[in-house]
Amino acid sequence: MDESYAYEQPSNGVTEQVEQDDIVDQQEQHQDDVYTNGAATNGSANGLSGLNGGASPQPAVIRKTLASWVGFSNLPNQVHRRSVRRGFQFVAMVVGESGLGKSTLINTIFETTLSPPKVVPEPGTDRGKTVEIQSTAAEIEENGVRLKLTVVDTPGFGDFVNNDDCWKPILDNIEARYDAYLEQENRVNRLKMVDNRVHACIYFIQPTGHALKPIDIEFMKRLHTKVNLIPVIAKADTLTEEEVELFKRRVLADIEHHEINIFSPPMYDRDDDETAQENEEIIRKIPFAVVGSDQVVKAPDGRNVRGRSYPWGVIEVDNEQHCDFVKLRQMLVRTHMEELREKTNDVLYEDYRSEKLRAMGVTQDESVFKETNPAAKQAEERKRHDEKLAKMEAEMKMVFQQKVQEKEQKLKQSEEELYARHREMKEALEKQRLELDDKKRRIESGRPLTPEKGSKKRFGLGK
Ligand SMILES: Nc1nc2c(ncn2[C@@H]2O[C@H](COP(=O)(O)OP(=O)(O)O)[C@@H](O)[C@H]2O)c(=O)[nH]1
Ligand SMILES: [Mg+2]
Repeated sequence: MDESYAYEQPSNGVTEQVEQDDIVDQQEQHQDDVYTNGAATNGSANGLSGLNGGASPQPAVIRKTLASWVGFSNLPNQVHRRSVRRGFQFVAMVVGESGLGKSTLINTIFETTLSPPKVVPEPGTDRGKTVEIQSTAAEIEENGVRLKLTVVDTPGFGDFVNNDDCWKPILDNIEARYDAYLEQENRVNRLKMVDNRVHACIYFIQPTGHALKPIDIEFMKRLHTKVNLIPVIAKADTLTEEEVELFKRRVLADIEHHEINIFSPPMYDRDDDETAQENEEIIRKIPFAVVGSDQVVKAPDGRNVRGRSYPWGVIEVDNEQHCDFVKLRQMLVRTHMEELREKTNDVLYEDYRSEKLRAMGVTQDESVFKETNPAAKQAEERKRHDEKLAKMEAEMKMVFQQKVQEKEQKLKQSEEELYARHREMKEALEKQRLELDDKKRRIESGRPLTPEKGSKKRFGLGK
């Protein structure tokens, strides 16, 4: 009941994207099947009837011959149910100086208090005492759809006298998460992959009204190829409307000047008008000027709203006229969560993985990429193909090595266990032998087998 409700309700935010994509995939695949089956059947039918047919057969005709309900039209629901059962994993990271409202905003977005923060040991532990990384996991549910949400907080970012390497522990953390995923990919059993990669990094810009600070630029430059960067202007209620507009323009100019890639909803040709317009509206708001609040206050017209109350009025978090919170949340949760996950997997992670492989010894001929002469294009393509093969080979090698290592480890362990057992048995035998020897000596010397008590007593008395 709940599930079908979730499927039909477009307001169902989180799942919408994944579900539809999954379903489309299945439908496409299913249509392919029908097509091949249909074509084959029609072909032979034509061959038999010869002159009667003539016109090229349409697979659609065959589909019409289905007299009863076979049931495969239920495939989308099956896929949907599977996805719902599995749940979705999403990891959001928040970065920015203390007090910019990171925790508040996350709580506002997911309408869940994710505190008190539970500290989860990070993958790739050992890191200095600079920026802390805390990860809080929560499983939230909406209309029967489960979202495994992890929020990675970075307390301490930008809070030190010397913030030169502030970005480093954060980059390390992101890469450690990639490594953990890579390691799972190389495992023999890949059924239960846990995706702890950071899918979105919300970067909080202090509402100075001037421009980006060096620390902001440094951070974004270091991380923009590793993670989906979503810059937001924190505590936008501390600026006037005009100040926000001006500040946004300056921030965007800085980002462009430093050639920083930030996440922006991609526009596809096949998007319908409504989606395109929705995307444009989101894009126009970047960098989002946000206001967070977990308080409910009374608006002048008497409504109870989430917001912040000031002597001069009330700022409503969920009011698009007041701030860009709604658009940010829409992008993050309702419309582009799957896009963020996909870009993380297909572009950012893929780049990281290729880089890692290259570092492992697969060299790449850089001249290939500088080739501009069309005549040499074919050779270039061949080279690319070879490279692709080499890459695949390297990947296979890596998997192979990993498996060999696992096996060796196991063998070594069982060898050690064998040795230990052998030693134990030897010692036990030796002990037995000594006891038997002792018995033998006693028997030979005519002494009783258990003389200790009596004889000892005698000696004792004699003392
Ligand atoms: N004016 C204003 N204050 C905010 C906003 N968001 C959070 N705060 C306040 O700023 C303080 C720090 O918020 P917190 O979420 O703990 O910041 P964090 O250190 O970045 O996690 C708290 O007192 C919040 O109530 C906002 O959008 N505007
Ligand atoms: Mg906080």
